[in-house]
Amino acid sequence: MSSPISIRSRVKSQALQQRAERFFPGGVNSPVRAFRAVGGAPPFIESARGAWLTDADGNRFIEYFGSWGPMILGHAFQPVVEAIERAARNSASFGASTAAEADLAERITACYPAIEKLRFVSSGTEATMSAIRVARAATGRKMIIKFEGCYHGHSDGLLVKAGSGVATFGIPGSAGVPEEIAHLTHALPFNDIAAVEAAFDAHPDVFAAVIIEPIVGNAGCIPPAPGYLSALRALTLREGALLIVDEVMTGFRVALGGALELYCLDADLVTLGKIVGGGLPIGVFGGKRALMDLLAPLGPVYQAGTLSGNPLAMAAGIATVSYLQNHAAQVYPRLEATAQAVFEGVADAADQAGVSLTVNRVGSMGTWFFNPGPVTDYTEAAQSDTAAFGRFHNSMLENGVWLPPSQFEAAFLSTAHGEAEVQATIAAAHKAFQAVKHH
Ligand code: HOZ
Repeated sequence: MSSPISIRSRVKSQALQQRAERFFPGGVNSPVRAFRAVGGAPPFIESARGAWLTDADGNRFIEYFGSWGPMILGHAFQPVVEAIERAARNSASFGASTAAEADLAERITACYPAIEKLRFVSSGTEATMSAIRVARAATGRKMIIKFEGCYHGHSDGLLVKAGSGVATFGIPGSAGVPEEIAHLTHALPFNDIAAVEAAFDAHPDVFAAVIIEPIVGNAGCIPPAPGYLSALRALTLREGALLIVDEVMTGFRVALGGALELYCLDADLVTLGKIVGGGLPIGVFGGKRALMDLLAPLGPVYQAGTLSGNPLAMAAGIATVSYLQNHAAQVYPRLEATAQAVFEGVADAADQAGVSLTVNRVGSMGTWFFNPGPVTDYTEAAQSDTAAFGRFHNSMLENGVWLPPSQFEAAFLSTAHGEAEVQATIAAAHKAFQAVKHH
């Protein structure tokens, strides 16, 4: 079976990268995009439809990062495009209220019983940062617990032992974050409930909140062990700390009601992003009414934003979320079946080539770890053979398949991925594993 396309040339992308390096650090506006972890110059995208990207040189790729999660319905999905066009005709921003904000909020709260009230912001970073501020105000405590390899955006206190680019580039903790702030964050291993219990015992009454990616997406994909999340919920309730479940990646992806629905979990505060904006910049933090009513103008916690509730983001979000609500019975089983086929197909190709892989997957997000496994926390993820992953990534790209350019990022599928894309991906993987092996 042949792979979808052979890449002709990257000349234009290379020139565009060189030009971009004059203006942007590393030539990029977000570090992982620079491909430093896998080598080679990143293709520059011109357009995308469904599961396919077209670069500046006219090469076409089947892609598995979906703008890092939002594009669950595929690129340029017609109802989303039309909703954005309609909204744009009425102006791109007002800095004042519109009915669309409550329309989207109504849909979100219908899918997330834990969210009684919410605020729209412009990114996941703002959402988690604001949720923590609310938690500190509500509890009168300063410290937070986060988990190694979890990434909750780039606010100061959340870069401690973080995943995503921080893990990709092996940055121990960001320069520029004052020690006094980093010390307010206590990082613990994921999937280890005894470690959380020990932290609460050692430091009683100091933790305002525990923040967690319920399924880690930013150290590669790491699912929670059975019972782990409910034990965490019970501990936070017992200790008077709030549970902040960061569903920026998992929200509306692993189920209509995200990981909270999948694992029958409750939370004090929840953060969302990505899918709820249909690909436009958005973040959400929300939760129990009494907590959210601490926000100005009702309460003393300040938080604001000119582009919060932006009408184009609301329009794209409503189009995406309403489609998911109306077609959930088809969308989620389809995503599960396609993801299972591609993750297992690639794993079989690795087996046949004698390459040792561990596949972690929850629904349409997952990771092929170059690691005999198991991978249950960041320490285990970090033992992966990142050089072999880099060779695999490059070879897949040469054969027309664009994976996330880091071992420590999850891959995402969309409803636009179908049998043809799956078969072409598996064919490319057979070639790529030979490249890994014969290095
Ligand atoms: N940190 C993002 C994924 N976990 C990458 C964002 C981007 O480069 O667009």
